[in-house]
Amino acid sequence: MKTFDVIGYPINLGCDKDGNELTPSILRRDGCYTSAKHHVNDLGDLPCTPRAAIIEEKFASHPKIKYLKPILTASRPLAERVMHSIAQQHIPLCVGGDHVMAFGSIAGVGLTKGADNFAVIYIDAHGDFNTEITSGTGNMHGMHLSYLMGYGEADIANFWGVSPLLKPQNIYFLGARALDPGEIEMAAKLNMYIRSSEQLNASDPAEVIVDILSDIKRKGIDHIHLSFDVDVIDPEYAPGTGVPEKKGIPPALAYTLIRLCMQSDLVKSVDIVELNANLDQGRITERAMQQVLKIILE
Ligand SMILES: [Mn+2]
Repeated sequence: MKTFDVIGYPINLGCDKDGNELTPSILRRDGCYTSAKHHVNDLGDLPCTPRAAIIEEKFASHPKIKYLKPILTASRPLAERVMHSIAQQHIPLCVGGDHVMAFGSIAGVGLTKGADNFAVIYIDAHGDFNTEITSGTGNMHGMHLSYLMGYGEADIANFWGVSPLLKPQNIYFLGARALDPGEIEMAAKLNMYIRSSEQLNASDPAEVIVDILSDIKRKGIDHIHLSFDVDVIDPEYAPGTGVPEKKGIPPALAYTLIRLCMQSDLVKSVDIVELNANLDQGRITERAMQQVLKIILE
């Protein structure tokens, strides 16, 4: 029996779009945080300033990163809550919000474990390792992994007092299909593990996950942080997300990947992000997220 701590994090500052902030309460209302098999503590939502309240602050704290200071401010209590959950041997289940949430959640894992002692399985259409130099949008939800890895502007990379908090060789990207030129360059330079949606659609998911898990175990790592962005799913089945990308994976494949990860018993912290109810159609993306939570908690 596992104990999950649900940490709602209704942030929408990383994507500069409204809608993600609704997700924690929607999923709570849908009854997603119940499990027949595991303990689930719903710790409620952490405070996140809504974008609509501070639009005039967009570039006030950084010329190239929107809402940088409010994002940094909001990330600290999340990291602390994640650290607290892990210290109690609970599994923090962080519910965004947009993916900038991971700047705090992964930092919490890194500060607890140390960069060499955990892996991230990052299921997402995007790479999220732009920097303030390579980002085309200034949206921080596409940059946080760079800072966690110690790249980009030093002040941000050093925000947590320890850098790097995450090793590029310990991240496994699944479903990426929209890397920006700066990310492609960095991925090649750092020899990062990336399996695109096209590659996944042509592979046996069990083989993919077995290979990743054996690599992780070979490194002596016993903590996997699973970070799931619903935009990995093809927009035909999951339109309710801020930055949809064509040629994704079908929902069933996303569920299988998550189930295989969870069955390893190495997943000890989780993000689920980027459901935007304002952009959803017939609540189909919401239902996909319900299914994802069901699999995580089964
Ligand atoms: Mn994404």
